[in-house]
Order: sequence, then C-alpha cells, then structure tokens
Amino acid sequence: MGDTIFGKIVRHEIPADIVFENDEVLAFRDLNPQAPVHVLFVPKRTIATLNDATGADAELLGKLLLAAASYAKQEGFDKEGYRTVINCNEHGGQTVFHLHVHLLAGRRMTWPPG
Ligand code: IU
Repeated sequence: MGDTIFGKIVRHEIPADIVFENDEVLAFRDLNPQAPVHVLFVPKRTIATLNDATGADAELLGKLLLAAASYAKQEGFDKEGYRTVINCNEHGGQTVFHLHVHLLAGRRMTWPPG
C-alpha cells in the first residue's frame, strides 16, 4: 500500500494542525476547509480506500468514527449537528488514498451533496 502525505503527517514528518491523537488515530484540520470546522480523522495504519477495508479493520473503523463523534461532542457540535464523510475513489471525490473521515461542522449542511 502506497505512502501518502497523510502517512507523513501521521509520522510527524510534515506539520499539520493536529487536534487529536492516540495510538491508532490522528486528527488534523483540513488545509482547504469546506465548513467553519473541517477536521480529518485518519487511522495511523494505512488503509487506502474504504474498498480495501476488511473484517480485520472493523474495530479500527469503529474507533475512527467514535473519535470523530467524541471530538464533535467535546467541541459542542453534537447538539446542532455535523456531518461525517468518507469519499471513495474517483466518483466519490477521493484525492488522498489513505482512508479518512471528514468531520464538517459550524454551518447547516445541504443535501444532496454535490
Ligand atoms: P478526499 O476525501 O481524499 O478528497 O480528502 C482529502 C482532503 O485532504 C481534502 O479535503 C484536502 O483539502 C485535504 N488535504 C489536506 O488537508 N492537506 C494536504 O496536504 C492535502 C489534502 I494533499
């Protein structure tokens, strides 16, 4: 599985505005935010896309979502709400091939997404 810029961020080889870190998950602010709050939750172990996730990744994927929900609650976005997104491959709009959960908050989201 190829390394990406997110791998370099996870290893602290390049800087990022990190808001959360534990043994398995790193979260940092998106460089091109699409909402007042736009944070990316990244597993430290690389999974390229959601297509590549297997049963062995189930716990890690759960932890990724729970880290996002916990951060949203900590920052007080839980009551008004927020959006989590995982883009997959070209039609899903994925540009960095290290699976990540987008957390978008601080404004009312529209549906359907573009
Ligand atoms: P996507 O789901 O793969 O499209 O999301 C990639 C995101 O990573 C996108 O929102 C970019 O703005 C963001 N990003 C970043 O925060 N820092 C970077 O160095 C690069 C992309 I490259």
